[in-house]
Amino acid sequence: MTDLPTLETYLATHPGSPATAEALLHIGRACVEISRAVQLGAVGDHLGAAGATNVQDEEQKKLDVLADDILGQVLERCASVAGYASEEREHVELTGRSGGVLVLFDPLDGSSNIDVNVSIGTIFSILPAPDNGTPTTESFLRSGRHQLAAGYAVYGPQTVLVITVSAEVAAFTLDAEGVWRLTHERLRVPTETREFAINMSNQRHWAEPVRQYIAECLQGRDGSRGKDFNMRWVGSMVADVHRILMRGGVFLYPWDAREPSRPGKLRLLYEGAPMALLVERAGGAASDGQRPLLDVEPTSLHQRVGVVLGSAAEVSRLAA
Ligand code: AHM
Ligand code: MG
Repeated sequence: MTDLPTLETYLATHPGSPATAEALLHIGRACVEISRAVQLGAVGDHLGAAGATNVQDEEQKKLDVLADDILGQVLERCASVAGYASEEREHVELTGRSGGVLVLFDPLDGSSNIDVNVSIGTIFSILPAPDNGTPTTESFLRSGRHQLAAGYAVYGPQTVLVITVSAEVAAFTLDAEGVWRLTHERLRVPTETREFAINMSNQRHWAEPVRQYIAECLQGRDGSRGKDFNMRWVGSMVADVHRILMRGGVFLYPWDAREPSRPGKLRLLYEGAPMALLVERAGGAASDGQRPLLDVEPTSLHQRVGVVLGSAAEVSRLAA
C-alpha cells in the first residue's frame, strides 16, 4: 500500500500555516522514534521506573523521560517552534526563536500501562506563538479554541498518528519503512452509542449526575435508556479516545471527591484540549461537565480539567 499519501503530501494539500505543518512533521518524526523505543521495551532497557517524580508528583517511568527527551530535542531543531511545554517539565522551554508556533505535549500518555505492554501514546497541541518578541508562560495559557492543530500517536498493535489541522481529522499508519501513510481521511464519531469508558473503581467518589448517568447505562434495556451498554476502559486516554474516534462511545474522567479542590485528573492544555478539538472536528462533543471543554480558560500550565467526550448525544445528556 505504498501508494497511500504520506503525512508530507497530506500537509502540503491541507490548509494550515507552513509553521504548523513544519511542527507537525517534526512531531511525527519524534513519534516514530518514540514508537521504536516502545517496541524495544525491556530489550532496550526502556521499562520500569526512572527513579524520579515530575511536577505533578507522579513517579516517572523511563519511557516518560525518554519520550520527553526525544520530543524536546526534535522541537529544539524545528525552525518554526518558539517554545514548548510538557507534562514532565515544570516550566515552559523557549528555543530562542520568535513567531511560529508553541507546542504542548504529554510525551507518554498511559504511563501505568507501559510495563504491561498495553497501548500507550503521545498527545500534542499546537498554539500560535506571539508574532513579536519572546513567548512567556502566559503565551501558552490559551483556551483550546486557539489551537492551530492537535493530535496524538497511539503505540498499539499498529502505530497510528491522528491529527487535525483543518476541518477534518485524519489518521496515518506507520509503515514498515517508518513513513506515515494516510489510512483514514475523515474520521467521524457516530452521534449515538452503546459504549462508555470510565474508571468504575472511582464510583463512590463521583458527583451525583455522573453516578446517575452511569447507573442508567448499567440498567440497560430494563432502564430509562432502553438499550444495553457495553463498557471499555483501557486506562490510556489515547487508546480510549482512539476507539471513540473509530467507532463511537463516550469517555469520562470527571471531577471526583478524592481531591475535591481539583477539577479532575487529566490536564487541560496537553490532554483535554487537544482531544476535545479532535473529537469536535470529528462531529462529536467534549465538555468539562458544564461547558464546552474548548472554552475553558487556562490559568496555569498544568491545570486539571474534568473530561466528558465522545458521541454528541451522550455528552449533551450528561452535561444536561
Ligand atoms: P498519564 O499522563 O500520567 O499517563 O496519566 C493520564 C492517564 C490517562 O491516559 C488515563 O485515562 C488515566 O490516566 C487513567 O488514570 P487512572 O488509572 O488513575 O484512572
Ligand atoms: Mg497523560
